[in-house]
Amino acid sequence: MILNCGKYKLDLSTPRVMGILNVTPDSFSDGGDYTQVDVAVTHALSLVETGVDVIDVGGESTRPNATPVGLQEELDRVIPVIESLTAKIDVPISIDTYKPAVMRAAIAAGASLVNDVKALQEEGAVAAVANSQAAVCLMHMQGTPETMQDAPHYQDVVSEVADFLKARADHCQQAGIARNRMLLDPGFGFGKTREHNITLLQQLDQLTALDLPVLVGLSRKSVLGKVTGSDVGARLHASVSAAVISAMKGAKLLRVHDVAATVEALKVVSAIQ
Ligand code: 8Y7
Repeated sequence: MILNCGKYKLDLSTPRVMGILNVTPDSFSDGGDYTQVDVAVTHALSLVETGVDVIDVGGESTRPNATPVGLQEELDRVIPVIESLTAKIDVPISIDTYKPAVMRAAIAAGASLVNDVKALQEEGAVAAVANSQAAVCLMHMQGTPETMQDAPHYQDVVSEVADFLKARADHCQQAGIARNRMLLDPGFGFGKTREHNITLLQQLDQLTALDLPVLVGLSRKSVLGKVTGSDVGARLHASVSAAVISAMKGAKLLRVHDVAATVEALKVVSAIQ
C-alpha cells in the first residue's frame, strides 16, 4: 500500500507517524518572523531525528470554539516554515488547511500532502489538489469548528462517517485526484460526543476495510481526557494507547504530538502485523 504524495511514495505497509507542527503565534510574535520560523524548523528537525514519517504544518487552530484566522495571516505563518523545511528535510510535508489559496501556496512551497478537516468542500479546494501531485487527507466533521461540539447527533455514527468519506473520495476521483493520493479520516472530536468517538474507535475496522488508507488523530484529544481524567498536558499514555489500538485496527497514519513514544509503540505493532 503506497500513498503518492508529490515526489514521495509513502509506504503504508506498516503504520506511519504524522508529527504535528503548530505554527501559531506566541505573545512575542505575529508569525513569519525569524524567531517563529526558527523555532518551528528546529522542532521539525528534531521530529525527523526521532523518526517521523510526515510533518503536518498548521497555522490555524481547528479546535472547538477556535477563532478563525485570516488568509494572509495563515499564509504568513505557514509558508516560510514550509519553504525552510523543504530545503532542510527529506520527509513529506503536510499542510493542515481548508483554504484553497493556502493549499496552492503550500504546495508551491514544497508541501506534498493536504490535510483538510473539511474534506475539500470549500469552493476551489478539489481543483487546488487535482491540479497538483499532492496527496489529500479527507476528514469527516459534523458542523463547523465554531459550533461542532454544541449538540452532535447521528443515527449511526460509523455508517454516516463511512458514507460521507466514500462520497468525498468518489467526488475527488471524478475531479482527477487518483485514489492512490487519498487518505480517509473519521475526524475524532470533530462534531462527536465521547460515545461517538468511542464507537468510531471500537468499529474503526469498518473504515479500514474500505479501499483507502485511514489516518487517525486522537493525540491528546478530550475524549482521552474524559476516559482517563487527565488534562491535556498529561495524556501521553492514553494517546499512545489510542495510536496502538488504531494501528491494530488497520489505521496506516497516526497524527500525533508525541512522536518518539508513538514511533516506538508502533514498532511493536509492526512486529506482530
Ligand atoms: C485532526 C486534524 C486536528 C484529526 C486530521 C487536534 C488538523 C485538533 N485534528 N487533522 N487536525 N485528523 N486529519 O486536537 O483528527 O489536533 S486539530
